[in-house]
Amino acid sequence: MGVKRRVVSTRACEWSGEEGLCLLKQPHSSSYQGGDDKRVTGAWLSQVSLEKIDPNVTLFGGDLMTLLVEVITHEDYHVQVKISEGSSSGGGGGGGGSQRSSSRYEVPIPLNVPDTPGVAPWYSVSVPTPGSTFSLDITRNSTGTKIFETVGPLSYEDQFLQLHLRLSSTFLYGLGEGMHSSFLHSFHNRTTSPIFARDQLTYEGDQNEYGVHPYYMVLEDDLGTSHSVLLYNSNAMEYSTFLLSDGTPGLTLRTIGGVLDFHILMGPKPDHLNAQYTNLVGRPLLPPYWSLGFGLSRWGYNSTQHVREVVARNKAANIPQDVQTLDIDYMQDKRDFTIDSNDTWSDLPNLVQELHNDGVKVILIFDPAIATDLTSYPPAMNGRDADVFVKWLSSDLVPGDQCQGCGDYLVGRVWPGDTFYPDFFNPQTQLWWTKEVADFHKVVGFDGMWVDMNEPSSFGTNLYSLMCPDNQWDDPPYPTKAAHIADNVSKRLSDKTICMSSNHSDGNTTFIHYDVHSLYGWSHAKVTYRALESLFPGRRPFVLSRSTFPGSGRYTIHWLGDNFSTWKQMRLSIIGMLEFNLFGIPMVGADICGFSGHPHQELCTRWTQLGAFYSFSRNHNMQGWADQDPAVWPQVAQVARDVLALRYQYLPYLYTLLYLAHTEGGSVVRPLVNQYPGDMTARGVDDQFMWGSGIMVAPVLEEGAMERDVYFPQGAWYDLVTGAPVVTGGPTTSRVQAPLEVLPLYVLGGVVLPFQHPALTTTQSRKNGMGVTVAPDEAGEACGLLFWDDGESQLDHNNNDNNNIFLMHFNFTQNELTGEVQQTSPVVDNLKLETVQLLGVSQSPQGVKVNDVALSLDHWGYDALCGVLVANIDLPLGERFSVRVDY
Ligand code: MIG
Repeated sequence: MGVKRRVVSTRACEWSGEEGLCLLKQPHSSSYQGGDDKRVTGAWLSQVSLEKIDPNVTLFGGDLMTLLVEVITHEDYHVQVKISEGSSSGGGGGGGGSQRSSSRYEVPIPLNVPDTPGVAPWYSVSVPTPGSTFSLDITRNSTGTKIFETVGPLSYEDQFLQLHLRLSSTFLYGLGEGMHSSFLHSFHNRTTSPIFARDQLTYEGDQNEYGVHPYYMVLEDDLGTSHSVLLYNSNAMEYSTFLLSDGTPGLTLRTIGGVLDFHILMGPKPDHLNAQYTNLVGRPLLPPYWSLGFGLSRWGYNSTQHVREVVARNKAANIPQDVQTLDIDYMQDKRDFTIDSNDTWSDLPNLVQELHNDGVKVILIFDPAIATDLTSYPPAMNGRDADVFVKWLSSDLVPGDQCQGCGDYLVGRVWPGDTFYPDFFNPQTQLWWTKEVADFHKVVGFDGMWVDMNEPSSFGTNLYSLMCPDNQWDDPPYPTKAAHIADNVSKRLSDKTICMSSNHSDGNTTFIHYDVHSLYGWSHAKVTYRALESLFPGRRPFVLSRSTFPGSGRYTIHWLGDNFSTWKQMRLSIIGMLEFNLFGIPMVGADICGFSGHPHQELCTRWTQLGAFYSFSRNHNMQGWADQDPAVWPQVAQVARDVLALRYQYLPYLYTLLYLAHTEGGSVVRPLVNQYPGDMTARGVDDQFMWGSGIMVAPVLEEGAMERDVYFPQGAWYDLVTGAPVVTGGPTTSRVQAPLEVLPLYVLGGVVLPFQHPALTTTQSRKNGMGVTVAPDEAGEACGLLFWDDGESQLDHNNNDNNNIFLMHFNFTQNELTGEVQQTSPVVDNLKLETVQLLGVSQSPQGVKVNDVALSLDHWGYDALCGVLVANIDLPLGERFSVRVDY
């Protein structure tokens, strides 16, 4: 299927000193050669003009007759392939370069690309000589592997763009958001999955959900050499995986607007890709420390009293809690920036104060949609005055029955009834939202904002509310599978959201909702982040957004949406979490114990164990179902206490990983494939995961199971809880015992894990003594890092003498652990290093020396059974130290 295109001209980037030629800003060698195979190759090939071979052949009409293919070098590891309207030849303007005059929509969020491109690209590009049918290959120079290879015809119509690729292997990961049944994609039956922001429950199968992440990773060879590709486009999309006729894996990418803009990153290993990708789209934020703690939440708290009871029973059961989240229940008529005036909620400000006194932070939900009450609801009135709402594309689209005074604003329907939709692209909207947030904060002192329903959601569109008009945006010729939503019949893109023919503006440019629909959540999160920055100057905002897009990680963390209380969905939540780590949003989790449905206590027990190792750990459920916080069942409470104590103990490690993701990139919740890309078995493991390279979590995911198989890749593995060696060498699969109270947790030899003695809140635990768990590898060595700060201040990246950050590097070799201060700071002045726990000690030590002074016998102990030495020391954390074990 598709339309053939012919190459009409190719231009190599011959640097002539003129700015702009070939869009390269830096001289490159112009070694561009015609190959014997009649293909033009060369890393610097930059422009190809295409014309349609037969103008009469079309799929849906609106074909673009001339196209410009630009291949642009950014970093040596990063090449962009952009196919847009226009041609490189003719046209005025000096200096060569792109002459296109396209009015096609492009994603308006700039990517971070360097001013000066790399000088020795890792790839070569090949296109056929003029006159041939278009195709394009990009090859990795070091291996000769084709990493981007078009096959078959390219379709480029106004509302139908399609490209087929041959992939270098079937090891394909990513492409979201959707609930995938395996982390690895399957190719055996052709599957087509939509990508488009949509509010819908997480049904298993090929359906799109809240966010849009057209980004995938492929492993190319047995060593785990890998690349990734971002299709930077925000229109409704589809992708299909299948086997080509020669049995090689194929991927079709299809979008119904914008341009084909590919960014190809070359790793060469999966975790390099994480760093390269977050460099491109923006590094993930560093969340405030308290948000790493455990949170309680539900939709359907009846009153502040209900919240108090839940908090009290969990506290009584010694379950840690750092965060209490409140859902739309607290609002008056479900309107943002209001408190229900009923007795049941009117003392919310007091409740928040009480929670703060107990060291618990409060997150409130805020939906984007604003009730259309223009007579007594100030947020709506202020919004109208500042003209911040999404409008119809043209006045003739405004429905006749539009509410009074609603003018040309589009009106949808959410919890408060009829609603306007703030246009978060508009700079005025930022000012308005910031002020509404600040004014409401004077009433209730919340600490963070949960932004929901920002796909955006609108109820009953095309069924019983908001009938969208017929036009090319609301009824595109090919609406993609995104229009087929599970619980609706009209099968239009606008179902359960707003009309595609509505209008946004950033002050300069107007955008059709059709193009920017999937950026709504991104824009909502960004504007919310900025509002919190101005509300809490110098502090790091906490935003939890349902809808996301590439780059959202700069502004928000994520939860996986409305899941079900089932074993299957618990298991699949691991895949969602791993995918969001790939997408550059490392702090993520699912609703622990499930959103919809009431979990059996065994399910909630197991889910609490797994959820204790979500990077974002929150128990949440749906209105209409019974409470499911851990204290509801004594058995769940017992398990929650133990496993959350472990989470809290290792929060300094998680925090350090989040800091590294924020500053350098890299995965936090790490799939085994990232750590072991050359291990064929590890590539398929999606029921185990790691925190960084140090901790491996292997939760029990089946009902009734009291043991499970755990895959141990090559290395020395220890049980994190007992410290006992489990596997040395490997790779191997072992059956491990996991009765209800046990979450199988391992530490990989080679790593030093920083920890802190736990408490019921991070406010308390942050004052406790610290320690390290030293897990030597087979050579008896290990290393690690601790990052520490006050837990809430913005990091100042421009200041190298920044004294708000403490960094300590740990190294263990030849029986000696040293801690070297990399960056010193008064933030650790009152902290002690109290405990060193050394694993893998196979012979009885004679003595322990701390900073060359013998430690008295009552300060250390050796557990021969588990091979663990524990030294209780008492050192200021802020200073260099050494601990030596003598045999
Ligand atoms: O239409 O605010 O995903 O977590 O509890 C449902 C009520 C709206 C959807 C969120 C869910 C939240 C719920 N919200």
